Amino acid sequence: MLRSILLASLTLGLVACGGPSSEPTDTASDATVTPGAAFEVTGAFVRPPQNGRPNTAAYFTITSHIDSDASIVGVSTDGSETAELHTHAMSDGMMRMRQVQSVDLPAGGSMDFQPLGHHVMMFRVSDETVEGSSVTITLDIFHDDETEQVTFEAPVQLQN
Ligand SMILES: [Cu+2]
Repeated sequence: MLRSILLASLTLGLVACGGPSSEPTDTASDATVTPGAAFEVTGAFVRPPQNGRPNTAAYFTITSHIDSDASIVGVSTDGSETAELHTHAMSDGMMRMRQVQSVDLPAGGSMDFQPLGHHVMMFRVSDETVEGSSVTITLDIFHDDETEQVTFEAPVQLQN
C-alpha cells in the first residue's frame, strides 16, 4: 500500500485517462441501485488499472427519478485514495481530460459517464483494485437544498 502511494506520487499528473479503443458497445441495463430509488445507476464498471499505473477511471449511467434538477458535486471510492469528477473537452485541437466541480443531472434525465466523456477519475488505486474485484463508489448529489449520497458497486472489468 505504502509502496503504491509513493509510486503514485511520482507519476501523478502524467497519466492520461479514459481509454484507448475499448468503447463499451452496450450501456447495459442491470440496475446496481435499487429500482424505485431517487437515483438509479446502471452499467457501472471500473477500468482495470493498466500496466501498473496508479490511476484509472469509473464509468456508469445515472438516471434521476426526481422532479427537480440535481447535480453531482463530489465522489469517493473505496478503491482509491482520492477521486474526481472529470470530463473530456477539445483543447488546442486535442481531446484532453479535465476536472469539473459538478455534473448536471436534469430532473428525470440521465447522464452517461463513459470513455472520452464524463468519468470518475480514481487516483492512487489500492492494491486490491484489480480485474475481477469490485469497488464501492459514492456520489454526492445536490438537489432540493440538500446533498444526498448515492452508493453503488462497480466491478473492475474492461467493460460492462
Ligand atoms: Cu480523467
